[in-house]
Amino acid sequence: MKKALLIVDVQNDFCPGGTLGVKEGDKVVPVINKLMEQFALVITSQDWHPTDSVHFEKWPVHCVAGTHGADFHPDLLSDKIDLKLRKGTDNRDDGYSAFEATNIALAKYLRDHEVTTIYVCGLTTDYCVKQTALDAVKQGFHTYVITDAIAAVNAQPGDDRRALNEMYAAGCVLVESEEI
Ligand code: VGL
Ligand code: ZN
Repeated sequence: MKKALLIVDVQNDFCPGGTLGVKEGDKVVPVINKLMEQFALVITSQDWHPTDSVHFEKWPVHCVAGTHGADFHPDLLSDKIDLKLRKGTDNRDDGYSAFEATNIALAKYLRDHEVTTIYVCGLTTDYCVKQTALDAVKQGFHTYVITDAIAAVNAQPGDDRRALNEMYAAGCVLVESEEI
């Protein structure tokens, strides 16, 4: 069993003070930094939108390619990252899932590296973490979601709980970082 840590969208715009800052979004950073040591393969995704994306009909402008808002949270240990994915780069779709990355075909990359098991963490529970975890299961990977290393938009109260239920029902294993 070869495992990879997949860190979804730990970017300034999803952290407090960002244009789509989520409550306690920055709290995932120390948890994730600690986890990175336990993984031989660390992969990140970044929301990386053009300014004129259809995505911004639903969301405040965030994570525009090349801007400070699209950078990783400054405390994330970025030198430990083996592969950086970019997604949402097209102006026609949302690109919530890391499996929709446009700079590399993630599923193929994982298979080529004989990864069978993926641990998903990051931002946000109810959008990109959820879509990434659901796609990971669909692609046949053993998929864990690290419940103390994620944070939600919660546009509607309870969206975080509903997202976790959906991931669990699809076959994801919910774990806490201490159990890994
Ligand atoms: C995300 C909303 C809009 C995410 C991205 O990373 O979860 N959420 N774009
Ligand atoms: Zn986005």
